[in-house]
Amino acid sequence: MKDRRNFLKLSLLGGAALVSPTACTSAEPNTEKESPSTKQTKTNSAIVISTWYHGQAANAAAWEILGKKGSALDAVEAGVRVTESDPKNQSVGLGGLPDREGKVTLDACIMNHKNDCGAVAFLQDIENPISVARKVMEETPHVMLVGKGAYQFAREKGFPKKNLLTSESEKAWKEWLKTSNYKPVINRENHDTIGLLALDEMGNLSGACTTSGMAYKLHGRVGDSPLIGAGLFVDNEVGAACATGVGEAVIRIAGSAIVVELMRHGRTPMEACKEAVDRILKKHDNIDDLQVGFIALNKEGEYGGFCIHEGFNYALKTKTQEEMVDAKFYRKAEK
Ligand code: SD4
Repeated sequence: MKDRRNFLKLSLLGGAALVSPTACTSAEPNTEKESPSTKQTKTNSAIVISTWYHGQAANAAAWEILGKKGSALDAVEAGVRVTESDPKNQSVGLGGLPDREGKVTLDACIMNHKNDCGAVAFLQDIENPISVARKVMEETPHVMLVGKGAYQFAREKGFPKKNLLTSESEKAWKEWLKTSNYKPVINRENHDTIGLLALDEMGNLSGACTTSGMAYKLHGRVGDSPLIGAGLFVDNEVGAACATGVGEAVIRIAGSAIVVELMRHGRTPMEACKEAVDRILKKHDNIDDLQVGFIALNKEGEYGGFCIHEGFNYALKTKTQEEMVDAKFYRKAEK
């Protein structure tokens, strides 16, 4: 992830004019990076896509299952667990950057091809919130548990208690305390949720999304990632979508549900993601510090992504392909 550090200096490219509604709708997305390979053909073959570079390791774990004709649901859970358990990743699970009180609080959700879903939010001291979310989905009549209740449930289900604050993240937090300036930085480690979407050989879709949320957030803050319809949405008749970036902006437009609805109405995954980004642009006067990215996968195995600021990418894996794809973007970065 280091290679994303400090590489973004945003070009104003006309500044405010670009964020007017007219400019948004007429802005031509960058197209040279996503090749025609974004159109997989309908071959009943499995595919997995996931956000950011850490998606590569997650996809590999998901593929262990998908490649053996396993279910998309098992694949998405196994995939994001890898990221959650990676202490070097400071935006998800173990090692996540804490809130301003020094607490690592985690949000996650999972959804399958039957519209079953489960979520946990503001969960502490449990390494793999995605697996707790799956248990909420499968073993309770509810969709979401939060805070102490989620923790109690996890412990009852046998999840061990674990201190998730690594010394590196504690050090970063103590450094942050010197200024206590809450300012999400675009495309940096303080907001790099993993969202992972999979289509299995049976033609079923599932998705998972998990994060430690925005670094140094207010204690108790929950973003889009555990919210079904915001951070993640799956409709097996149509497709699946997930989001990364500033969760407040995603929640305001019910982002992932909107992307899926747009696909239902005929948009390609990339077009649907772009239109969702357009909606966000219309609701914000200033996007200088606002990054949001969506990725989407439809029933035919077509995929795409779109973000506000250049620099968001996602990992793709199929039987024959394994690559990072630079998402199309609204505003170009100054290199
Ligand atoms: C949140 N959406 O908590 C998450 C953070 C994130 O890339 O996705 N960062 O708002």
